[in-house]
Amino acid sequence: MNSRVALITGITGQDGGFLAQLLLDKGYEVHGMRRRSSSAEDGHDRLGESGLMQRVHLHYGDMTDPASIIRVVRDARPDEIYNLAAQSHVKVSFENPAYTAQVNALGCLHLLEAIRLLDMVKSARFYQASTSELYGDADEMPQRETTVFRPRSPYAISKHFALLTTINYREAYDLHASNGILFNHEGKTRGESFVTRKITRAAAAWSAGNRKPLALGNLNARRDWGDARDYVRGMWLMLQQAAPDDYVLATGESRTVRQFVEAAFATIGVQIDWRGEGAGEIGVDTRSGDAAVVVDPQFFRPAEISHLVGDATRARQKLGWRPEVSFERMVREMVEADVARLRGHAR
Ligand code: NAP
Ligand code: G4F
Repeated sequence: MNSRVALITGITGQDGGFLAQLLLDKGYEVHGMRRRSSSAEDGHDRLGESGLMQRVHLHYGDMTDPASIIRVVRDARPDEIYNLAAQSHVKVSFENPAYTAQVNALGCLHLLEAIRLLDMVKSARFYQASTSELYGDADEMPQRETTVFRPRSPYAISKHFALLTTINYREAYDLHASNGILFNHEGKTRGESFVTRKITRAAAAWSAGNRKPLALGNLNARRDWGDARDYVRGMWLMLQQAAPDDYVLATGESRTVRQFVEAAFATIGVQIDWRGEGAGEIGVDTRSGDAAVVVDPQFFRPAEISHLVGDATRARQKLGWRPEVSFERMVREMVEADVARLRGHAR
């Protein structure tokens, strides 16, 4: 029986749920830090939906409240700490830049200081949820650990601070601290305002007869989309290594938002034909002739990243990590989960 203890900040998020499940399956005692929410009382959130509510130890805390972080780390006494909490929406970060920095940049610093102040530098291992957003419009394709960072959003800048701070605690205090530079990863509990989940929910609604077109922003952006279950396994592997390091996790394949739309609607047997261009472009259901997708400039970003695709060679060689879930399977399962939710039985 595994007696290790893990603490996950951001346990109510997409990755928090998948990681908690993975660690519980491995026999860990799992603690999670969550912030109080009026709309998620009684487990009516992703934790409740996934059935994890009763199986993890939950502590109230907030990344903007350093004392609460110290209390949670002191009470949980974790062997492994996964810092997943973040204001993780890139577009929102342009509207709330200071808050994004407080949560993502200073929050990470508060957590690292808690480990140091509680004399846990030698006993605890630390994972920081870093991101491919750091690369911005990179000059190298695909991006790897050595690619120059050119962050293009308040979100990416805040995550850059956190990445550098994590490296600093590794170098200054010998903390076993690793950054996972993760490319986009999705799943059935993905937040509803991220583009993939907007699309899979719209495809499910379309299959149920709701003909309201889905409004999207930049259809040309290319992302390297993987399955979140593969990525949380990579996080865990990083903390099982003798020495800490920073790793890219990616599939090595990229697709446009337009291609994601086509794949999701194909799952419900609908072919999309694109007509027009720019803000006037629409995606038409070829069978009915109805517009299923329209472009709405409100979803454009002040600064966009046109193409992200990662090279996970280091993770493959050192961690033995490689993604197992195909793009097609991931999209199909996301759509199927949204169809099931619409029918009233959540999966
Ligand atoms: P997510 O679904 O947005 O979850 C974020 C989590 O952080 C939620 O549990 C949220 O709590 C919590 N949180 C936000 N502000 C907080 C605060 N002030 N104090 C305490 N908790 C707070 O994100 P995700 O997709 O699971 O991603 C997990 C992490 O990986 C994030 O740090 C994200 O930036 C990073 N990342 C994600 C991806 C990806 O493609 N998914 C790729 C690279 C990096 P509430 O439920 O209360 O909002
Ligand atoms: O789904 P997105 O909002 O994800 P984005 O911006 O790539 O960020 C996600 O992945 C990062 C890893 O690279 C994480 F660090 C971050 O926390 C988050 O999980 O947008 C993907 C692309 C963008 O180019 C965006 O402009 O889709 C484009 N897009 C087009 N229409 C849209 C929409 N994005 C959103 N959210 N909503 C739209 O209607």
